[in-house]
Amino acid sequence: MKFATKAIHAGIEPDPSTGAIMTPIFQTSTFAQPTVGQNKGFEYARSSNPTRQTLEKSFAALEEAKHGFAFSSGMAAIDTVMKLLKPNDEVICGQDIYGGSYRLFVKVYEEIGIKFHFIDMQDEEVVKNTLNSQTKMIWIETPSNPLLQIVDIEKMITIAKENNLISVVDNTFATPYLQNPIIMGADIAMHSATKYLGGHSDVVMGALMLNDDKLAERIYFIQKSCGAVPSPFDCFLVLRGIKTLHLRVDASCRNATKIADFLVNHEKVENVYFAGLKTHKGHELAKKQMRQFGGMISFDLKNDTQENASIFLENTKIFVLAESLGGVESLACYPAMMTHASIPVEKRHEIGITDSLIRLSVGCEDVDDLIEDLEEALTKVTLQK
Ligand code: P1T
Repeated sequence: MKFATKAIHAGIEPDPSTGAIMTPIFQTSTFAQPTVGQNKGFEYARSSNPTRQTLEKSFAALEEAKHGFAFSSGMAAIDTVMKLLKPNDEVICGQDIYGGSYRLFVKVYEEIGIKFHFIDMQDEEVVKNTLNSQTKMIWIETPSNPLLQIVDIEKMITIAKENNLISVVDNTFATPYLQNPIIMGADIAMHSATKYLGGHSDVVMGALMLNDDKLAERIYFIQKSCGAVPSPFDCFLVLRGIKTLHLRVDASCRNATKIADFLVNHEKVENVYFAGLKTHKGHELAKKQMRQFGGMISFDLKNDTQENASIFLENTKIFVLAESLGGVESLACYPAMMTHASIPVEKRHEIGITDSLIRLSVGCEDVDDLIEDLEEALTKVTLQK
């Protein structure tokens, strides 16, 4: 099946009991058992639920993986992956990653003895030099949040395979429509399904997709034992969202490309981070490993102050100031105090999250309206300190 057909149909069968085309919301916590030791495939909804099972099949199909798992948030999915590790294990990961992932790694998992190396994963040599006998996992987020850096997935997978490491790709920004880490050889693809998979900013959910049966067995064991599972209603919403994933991502990518061109040529804008720009460090690599460049753009201002960023963010009318991304509606975010507030200020500055950095999640509205909105907000922004 081609992607659009998969997004609409994969894993989804008419309900056997009624013929309902749309997967019913099985709002039940438990399932009747005719006698001890017998059931119809479901016992208790933390272990398994028909609505979630259908969504998990759809997740697997989207990444062309054998197994899919749904969690109550993206962070719960990441937490599950980290539970594959033991104290004294070490993880290599990018220095530009979602602030919540950084917080989980440093404030929860470092506390229990797992070490994280936050490095520039755009440089293969830096990655190789960070390896040691304790390294067990390589965590790849590409494009990265919020600077849209591109990491070479194939090169990272080669390093992982040579050194017997688990390779994980947080594929949230790209979506399975634009980039498929499992096909490229990664062990695990991870998504915050809250974003493009859900697509309508009305649900929080996470996903893991993988091929290896033994790894899947362990992930399933952690999922049911720790219990961070999504509700049947949320599963229904994401099943519904996935049906239009390709249409929404196409529209966002089209709009983002035009908006990046507009921002690059604006006198008050300093840097524009968008892999679709020929000047972007990861442009050629993104062309190779992604089908389009995605719907996320970050930029900062010539007059690089928080006050100036606030002026911009207070003056957009269509772009709403909010955390999150990947919905049909455009959002603007101020990483320094929102998504990446848990990263110490010196570290933020060091990696390029400046005081005026603004991140846009470009939605599916008319692009002329979006550009006009940005233009008007930028007229309010000051050029000099
Ligand atoms: O929010 P949650 O569904 O738990 O997903 C966490 C997560 C994981 N990975 C990436 C790349 C993410 O961007 C996120 C969540 N990000 C935001 C809420 C944000 O505004 O960036």
